[in-house]
Amino acid sequence: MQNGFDVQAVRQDFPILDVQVHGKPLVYLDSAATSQKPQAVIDSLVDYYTRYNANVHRGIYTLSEQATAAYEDARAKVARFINAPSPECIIFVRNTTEAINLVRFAWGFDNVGANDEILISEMEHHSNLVPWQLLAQDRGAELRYLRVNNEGRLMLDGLDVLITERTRLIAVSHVSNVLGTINPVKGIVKRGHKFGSLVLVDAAQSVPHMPVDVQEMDCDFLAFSGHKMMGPTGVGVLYAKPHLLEAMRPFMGGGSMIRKVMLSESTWADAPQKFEAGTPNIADVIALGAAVDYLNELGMDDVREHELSLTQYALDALREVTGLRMFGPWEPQTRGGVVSFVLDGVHPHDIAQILDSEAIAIRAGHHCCQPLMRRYNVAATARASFYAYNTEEEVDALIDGIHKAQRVFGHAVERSL
Ligand code: 7TS
Repeated sequence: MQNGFDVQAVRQDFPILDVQVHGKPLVYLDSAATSQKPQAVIDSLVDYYTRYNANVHRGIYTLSEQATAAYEDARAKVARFINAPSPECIIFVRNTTEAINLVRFAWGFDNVGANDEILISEMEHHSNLVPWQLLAQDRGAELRYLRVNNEGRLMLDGLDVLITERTRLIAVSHVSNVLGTINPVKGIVKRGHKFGSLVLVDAAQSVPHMPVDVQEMDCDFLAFSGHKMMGPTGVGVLYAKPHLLEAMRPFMGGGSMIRKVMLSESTWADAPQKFEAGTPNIADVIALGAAVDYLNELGMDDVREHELSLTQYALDALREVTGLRMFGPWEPQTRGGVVSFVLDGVHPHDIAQILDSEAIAIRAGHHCCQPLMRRYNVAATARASFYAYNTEEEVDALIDGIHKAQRVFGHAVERSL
């Protein structure tokens, strides 16, 4: 227990943690892919469908008003959670990927032209890389990359030459989903703004795990996914500064996003409605609000502290494993709760399979970061990722599983001969 943070009490809130896999208790170490959901979030979904399911922003009857109030209440909760200046800066989308693509279409096509530059980093998830490749191709712009050093940090010195007067957008992750590195986004925003560039922060791996304040960061766009922060799948968030949303064109056309429709043309509703065409994902948005309530109850400082101490514990143990190569910084203060590694002579997929036989869920693969894999000359890594409900005993189980993988594949024995 730490700072009053009682992980055993937290675990009681997650029914899935009682599940057995192959007759053994589940050890879930894949929250970077998607997090588990507390009962309060599951209840919120059931409650909506059981008691007040109705479309929003339409009906002049009680149920619809209730649904609309709950939907807009969730928007306000999300806004407060990241200290956005107002709920109108929050656009509900499907996930981080859609939030980034919204910026590509609704902002990029009008603001990035031939010979302009977009700067991203080598550690980006494909969802913050491929959209910019496509935009650069469509607009005849140049896509530039900030490189990553051997310790898994951005080579920030490169910014001096990479940012120019032609840089229209810098798009960078706050926390790497492979290396765990926490990037100094505030400084990057400052440097980008000096040259008149906008900055988008991919916060898929930060908003769920640490306090994030968009006004302090001063980013122009911030994207994250509900399903990685104890919320349901199918709902994500784009935050954008109000004046940008006002100037941007709609992403999709349809119902709910218009002011006036004539046969020849139409005018648009104000943000956020302008960017939420059609019936939104009402139930999941409301349940994301419940996830925000739950995280607030835990306290984001305590969530971060818990993960920090767990990561320190894991790094200390991993350091002792012969033949293990870890990716990313060794100092837990500058990283999130994600640890990627490879073992001499054991394929990451084999590690994952052996761990699965012990009911331990980790991810193995390229983690949607193929350029980063190439940077480190590996095809794949094994990755364990932690959240508020994980324990030191689960890290011990991970380490035992790694030793078992080495035994099964014989390499640890060979090495010690
Ligand atoms: N950006 C980062 C940094 C991510 O880690 C992910 C998902 C995304 C964007 C995309 O999020 P989505 O909700 O739109 O899919 N990362 C992972 C992962 O590491 N394993 O599975 C999904």
